[in-house]
Amino acid sequence: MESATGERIEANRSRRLIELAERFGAHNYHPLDVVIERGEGIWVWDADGRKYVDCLSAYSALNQGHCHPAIIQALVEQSRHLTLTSRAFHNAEMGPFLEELCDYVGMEMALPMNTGAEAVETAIKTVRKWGYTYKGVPDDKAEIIVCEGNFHGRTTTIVGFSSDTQYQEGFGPFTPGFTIIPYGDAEALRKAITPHTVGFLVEPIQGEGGVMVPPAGYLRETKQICETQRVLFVADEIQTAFGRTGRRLCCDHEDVAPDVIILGKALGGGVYPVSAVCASREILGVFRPGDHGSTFGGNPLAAAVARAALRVLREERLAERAAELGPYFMEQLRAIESPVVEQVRGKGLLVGVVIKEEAGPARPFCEALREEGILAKETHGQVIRFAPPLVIGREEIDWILARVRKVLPQ
Ligand code: IF1
Repeated sequence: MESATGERIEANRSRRLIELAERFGAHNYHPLDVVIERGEGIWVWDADGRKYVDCLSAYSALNQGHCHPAIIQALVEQSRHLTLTSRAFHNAEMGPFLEELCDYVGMEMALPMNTGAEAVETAIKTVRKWGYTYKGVPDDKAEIIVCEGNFHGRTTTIVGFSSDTQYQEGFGPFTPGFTIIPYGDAEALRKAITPHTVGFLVEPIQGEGGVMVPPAGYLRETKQICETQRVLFVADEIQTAFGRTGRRLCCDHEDVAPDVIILGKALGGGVYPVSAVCASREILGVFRPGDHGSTFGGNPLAAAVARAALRVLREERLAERAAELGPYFMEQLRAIESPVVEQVRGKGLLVGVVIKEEAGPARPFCEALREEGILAKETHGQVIRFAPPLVIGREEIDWILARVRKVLPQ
């Protein structure tokens, strides 16, 4: 038998590779027992040659699918002549990339970084400095409001305002200046704002929080509250942008224009870490040379890849595809009427199947799905998250549904 990359497979190659990973890698994850070796579009193959449909998309970093040819081509071509310059010099790719990104999100300026957490940290610095510069907040008194169930990354500042104690245990002390309010409750925001509040940092849908969709109108109402109180509305669209929920940005569902938009994941087309903070010239104008930076932020390879990633989203109409297939997928999942399913929720192709507590955790269902050739991951114990690449077709959705029907008791 040959592996996906043509190597002869020794018996239980996956097992040996898992043992290596467990012996030499810190155990900060509990992955499903599958060793992925090749990916193409929505499909992946493990080290023993088995084929699966990827229903996680690296937590929505693979909206364009695995190894998209146009994105790989951009990566290879750019890597042949220039990959990195640092920001000590200009490079030929960054300006055109940022122009296209600003056009995509409808903003005047962007600050390019690499990972999502770096972009979130950059947004925190941005709104704090905006508050000191334009709102007259006393130095070191800026406050940012966040929501229960948030997930914005893993730095110590960010986990410091998480409501999940596991993300915090053993990592203190934490950064002050953050207030946590219930998610989905606009009135709670109004009550929490003080004269020192500079920003409201919110996910339009909480992915890790269990694919939590807020009540209709929540984004619009909280944006209005922010406007009246001179608080910047900061949308963390790292997981929800780029067509994932069926629109360019998740905020588009409520016609809400955030003051600051944080992007990452699929901006890198699934091949390179690219993130950014996008805002008006006034807001991002608070930065002076030397205030902030990053060795790789805005590098020419990232810029070339991100331009290809944006082009694929547009040319293959991936948001429209998610807008059409997501509702179909959720409707068919609900039609299974499984006694173990409490609800099916989500938007576009960001879908959560909530397993009833009495039916036990979601993990065993994810393991059963793996046996059927579907890779899906549980989140927060009870939710099976389905987020396939947006290049998926209706017939492949039906392929998934046929196997989900076998796994969920009826
Ligand atoms: C892990 C979660 C998802 C994010 C939002 C910022 C970041 C993320 C809305 C930080 C990253 C990833 C991180 C990864 C698993 C995954 C995740 F389960 F952790 F919460 F997607 F839901 N804002 N989410 O979703 O971006 O620094 O990772 O590039 O840490 O286990 P990053």
